[in-house]
Amino acid sequence: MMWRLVSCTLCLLVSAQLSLWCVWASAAELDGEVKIEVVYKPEECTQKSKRGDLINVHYDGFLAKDGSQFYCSRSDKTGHPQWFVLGVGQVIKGLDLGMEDMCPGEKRKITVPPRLAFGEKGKDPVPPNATVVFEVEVYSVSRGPRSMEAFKMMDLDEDRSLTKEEVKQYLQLEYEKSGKPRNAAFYEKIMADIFRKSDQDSDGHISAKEYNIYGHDEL
Ligand SMILES: [Ca+2]
Ligand SMILES: [Ca+2]
Repeated sequence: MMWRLVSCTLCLLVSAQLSLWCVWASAAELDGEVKIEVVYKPEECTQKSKRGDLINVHYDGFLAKDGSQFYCSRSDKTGHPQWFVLGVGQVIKGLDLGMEDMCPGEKRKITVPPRLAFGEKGKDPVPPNATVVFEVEVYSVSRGPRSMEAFKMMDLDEDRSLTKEEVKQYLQLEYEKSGKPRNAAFYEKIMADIFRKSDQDSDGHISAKEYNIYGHDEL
């Protein structure tokens, strides 16, 4: 509880600081494309994000017109950095595009026109036709968890379906390879995110069909 309170307070602080550049963003000419501003780039970049990667990120959303905050991943739902697969529509299109080529540790401000955000109708609490600004921080990038190779590597018993244990073993190996092994609680959080988004029929398995959002022929 205390932790949540602290993180939300942090969000509010960040929000206040960001309102300045949000106003600036709304005044800037937006040509209908995503505008990316790199706020921080680590010197060492082990792996740049690309479509299909599993990434772990905190992101805060603001309305460009007045800088008010409408989303904070630190206080939303589970309150930990969100896991999602980049480039496949798990977040708004503007974030899918604006978060490509990011290094772990990198921070960006991404300004997204309505067409690539919540559109003409908006989505409560985002009003219709709103340009939105996201501040994102990427914590980790894991290569191609949606690739065919990864599916086959994960599916240890070759039953064309992934259990939590199979996915977990794969991720543990990935993190150990990158020299950053994590504790059990860390993996539990990842599993919860991955299965919430991918296990569409909630049967505890990610089937080949549920996994195969790219429509690979091989599966
Ligand atoms: Ca399996
Ligand atoms: Ca399933």
